[in-house]
Amino acid sequence: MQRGFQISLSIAAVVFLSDLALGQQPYTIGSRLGDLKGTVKTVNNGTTKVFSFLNIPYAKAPVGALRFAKPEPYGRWEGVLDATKLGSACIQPPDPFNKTTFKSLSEDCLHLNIYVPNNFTSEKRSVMVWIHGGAYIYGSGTLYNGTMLAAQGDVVVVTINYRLGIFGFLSYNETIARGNYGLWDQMLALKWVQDNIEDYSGDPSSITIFGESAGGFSVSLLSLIPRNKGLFHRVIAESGVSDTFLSLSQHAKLTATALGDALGCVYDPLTRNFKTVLYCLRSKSVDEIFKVLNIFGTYFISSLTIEIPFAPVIDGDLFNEFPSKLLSNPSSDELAFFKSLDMIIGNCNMEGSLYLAMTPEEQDRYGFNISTGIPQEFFCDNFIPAIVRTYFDSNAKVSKAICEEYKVNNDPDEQSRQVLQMYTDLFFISPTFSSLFAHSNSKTYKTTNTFQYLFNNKTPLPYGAPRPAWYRGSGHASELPFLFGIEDLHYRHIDVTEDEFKLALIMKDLWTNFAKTGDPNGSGLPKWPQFDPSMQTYLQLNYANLTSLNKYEAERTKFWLNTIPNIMHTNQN
Ligand SMILES: *[C@@H]1O[C@H](CO)[C@@H](O)[C@H](O)[C@H]1NC(C)=O
Ligand SMILES: *[C@@H]1O[C@H](CO)[C@@H](O)[C@H](O)[C@H]1NC(C)=O
Ligand SMILES: *[C@@H]1O[C@H](CO)[C@@H](O)[C@H](O)[C@H]1NC(C)=O
Ligand SMILES: *[C@@H]1O[C@H](CO)[C@@H](O)[C@H](O)[C@H]1NC(C)=O
Ligand SMILES: *[C@@H]1O[C@H](CO)[C@@H](O)[C@H](O)[C@H]1NC(C)=O
Ligand SMILES: *[C@@H]1O[C@H](CO)[C@@H](O)[C@H](O)[C@H]1NC(C)=O
Ligand SMILES: *[C@@H]1O[C@H](CO)[C@@H](O)[C@H](O)[C@H]1NC(C)=O
Ligand SMILES: CC(=O)N[C@H]1CO[C@H](CO)[C@@H](O)[C@@H]1O
Repeated sequence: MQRGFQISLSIAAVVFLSDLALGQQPYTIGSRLGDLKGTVKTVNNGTTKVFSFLNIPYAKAPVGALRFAKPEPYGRWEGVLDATKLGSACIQPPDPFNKTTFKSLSEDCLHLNIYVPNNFTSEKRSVMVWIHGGAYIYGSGTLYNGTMLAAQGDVVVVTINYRLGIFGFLSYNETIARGNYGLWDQMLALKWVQDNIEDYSGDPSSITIFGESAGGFSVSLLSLIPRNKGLFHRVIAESGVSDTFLSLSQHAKLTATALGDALGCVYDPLTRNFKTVLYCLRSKSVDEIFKVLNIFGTYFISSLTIEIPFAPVIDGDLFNEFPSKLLSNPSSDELAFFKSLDMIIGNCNMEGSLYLAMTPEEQDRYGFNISTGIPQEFFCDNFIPAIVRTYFDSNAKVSKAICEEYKVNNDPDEQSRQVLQMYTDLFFISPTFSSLFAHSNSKTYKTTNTFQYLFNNKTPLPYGAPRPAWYRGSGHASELPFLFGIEDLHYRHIDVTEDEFKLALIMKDLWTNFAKTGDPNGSGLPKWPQFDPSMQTYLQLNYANLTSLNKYEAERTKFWLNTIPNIMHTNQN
């Protein structure tokens, strides 16, 4: 393929004063898909240049016949693409905590952003592609500023958008509407990176995908799709893996059918004609769809159903089995692909902070206020049975065992913490361990590296609901500012301590070292030995105590990975 850069600093063109004030200038390059105008700025007291190319389309706008369909490549553009400003986020409801606001939302959102450090040389840099989280409902690549990660690690950073909620994951599981459009978007973006990143000083043979929460589910799911071989080589799954119950939707068809009915796009079981339903759904405006979603409340995760309504599905195309099945089958192609990738998997120590988002209406209904605590009766009589109904076949013995394991008498604060701990262990920590065990198991062939971390540092930017006085620990998403944007928090009047800045530098070094070599270790950094099933070594990411430890929460992990499956096995309802 033709490369031919015509790099030209367009200082001859108009340079805006505001750009100069910000220490940034336009910068135009040629690429195989067309010319584009980005921005160059210097960071780290003028020692490092970072070039950014924003809002590059990788797929056609998924509207009309492309709504609820696989994405199509955008291809070449005419003229000079303006890549100086961030684009729209994908359609999503307002963030329940009003913490993020987007300049614009659009179905035409399938674009990516590229951050290139230092210079364009013939020597290629490792590439890190970020897949954002937000329960497959919220978020955007544009929220993650890759400038400082690129600068610090001398890597190319790419952030992408993919379709969210109903637009990304509506599924009737029929040939015509299988679902998983959001995952297909991610895969097309990775194909784009593979085909084009050399034009941005990136090395297509050294690609790391990393993501957090639903982004962690995503990178972990993409690692179980053998047809992705060659698209990426290393994976960092932060606070989310494929074999958690939250990564897939099991009732997608029900939700999709209810939604269609509410919009007057009714499925007729006699004719079994999904085409009509789909055409009807495609004819609805975004506003019409949102109105109905609000009535159903299906866009929000109820704290009692604990299922993400529109999420990836077993579609018989990308996936034939649940991830837990694929990971435990030593002869599956999926496991072989998974093990061919270097992997870091880790968590924050109180991922269950997510549960604090329980709505005031629900708290009222069960007669308590989360700011003063979560009562044991609610936990054992309502919350656990709801989980067991959804994920453990309504097995009463399982309910009883979970209640016994996590109940605390005569200490309401500790009981409240144990409720969040249960959520943390069930949905995050124990799936992390089953993924780590599958990845590092030496009974099947493996030449790649496995690492585990646990983040338990204070964070300058706690995510989600306000923290009650009884709350302890590092909540879900606590590590994100350390990788993206901690340098800019003072603009938002958020204090960052010296220790937090130092930890951010260390984490960026660990992450980018891993992206370059598959090993995060390096001089001046804490030693991070590999994970193996017997020692179970992990790195504790805590600035005051940066050290490797062993067997995080071994007893609780045994409870979820052995005790509960044994009860299920011997006590079928
Ligand atoms: C930038 O300069 C200031 C003041 O000299 C110094 O404190 C700071 O450490 C420098 N930052 C970097 C990234 O070099
Ligand atoms: C978020 O903002 C909307 C509109 O301003 C308001 O109605 C809503 O109550 C706010 N929600 C929270 C949790 O503050
Ligand atoms: C380009 O950047 C690399 C660091 O990535 C540096 O080693 C090299 O000297 C730079 N080359 C030029 C010509 O500035
Ligand atoms: C991204 O980060 C860089 C370095 O901190 C900063 O100069 C720039 O303004 C940030 N961009 C956005 C869109 O926040
Ligand atoms: C969807 O259909 C495929 C192929 O017919 C099948 O393998 C898969 O189990 C179905 N998934 C669900 C969730 O029903
Ligand atoms: C819980 O208590 C806090 C603090 O007193 C109050 O602000 C909040 O509105 C209460 N929530 C509910 C659901 O009653
Ligand atoms: C470091 O962390 C470990 C494990 O969390 C803990 O046992 C130890 O007391 C900590 N040490 C210090 C100095 O805080
Ligand atoms: C690059 C590097 O320093 N790698 C080391 C990371 O730490 C492990 C465990 O101490 C060593 O085995 C690696 O050689």
